[in-house]
Amino acid sequence: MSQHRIAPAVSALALALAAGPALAASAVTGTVTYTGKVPNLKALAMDADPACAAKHTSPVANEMLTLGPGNAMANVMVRVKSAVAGSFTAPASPAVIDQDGCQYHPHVLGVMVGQTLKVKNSDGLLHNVHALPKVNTPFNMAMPANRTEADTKFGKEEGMFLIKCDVHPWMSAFVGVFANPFFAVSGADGKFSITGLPDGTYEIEAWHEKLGVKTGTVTVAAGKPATIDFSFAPPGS
Ligand SMILES: [Cu+2]
Repeated sequence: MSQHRIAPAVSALALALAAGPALAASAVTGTVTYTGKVPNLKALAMDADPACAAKHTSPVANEMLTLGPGNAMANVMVRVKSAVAGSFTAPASPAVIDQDGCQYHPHVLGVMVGQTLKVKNSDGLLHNVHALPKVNTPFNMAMPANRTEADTKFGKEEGMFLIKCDVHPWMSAFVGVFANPFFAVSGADGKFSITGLPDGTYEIEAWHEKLGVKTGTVTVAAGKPATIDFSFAPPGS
């Protein structure tokens, strides 16, 4: 049995600040909502590997659309698309993705250029981590049952790309590599928070694995947090 909850949206800035100088404290927050017809998605079928199926006692929700109360959308990567003045150092602490219950947790995550991505294997099963970036170098790394973790990092900025497992075709995660810490993934309540932005006007991009990209513009000023909400629906709905 493997039970997971999506963590609240957390800006990577909290980590970056630990290693760098203090920045202005303007924030961009918002909520991501799904407005289309809610599809009846099939649960993930893990029967092909009974060891995976045995880790679950109830159907495993399809990860391609994760909705909370009020059709709040989780797993949307929100980032500041505009250039941000300054240079930003990757956090010393790693971003972590775990193979647990034959799923990747989290399903969507961001790392900074040069930040360690720690890939854990909590399952005690054979997985392989097949990363398919286009700018960075793709890799396909076997993780046998007794290999509990492996570290990697990405040297170049790159938008969201797929990580999959060739042993378990239902396993997928999406990773983005960013030059600054101004990104956050929407939580189970659809909310995200990007903090510490210098004052200015920025284009904000929201990315979803099936429903594409939305953009909007916000202006942040010290003491005046900006709000921007996003909504997604399938084409034609
Ligand atoms: Cu696997």
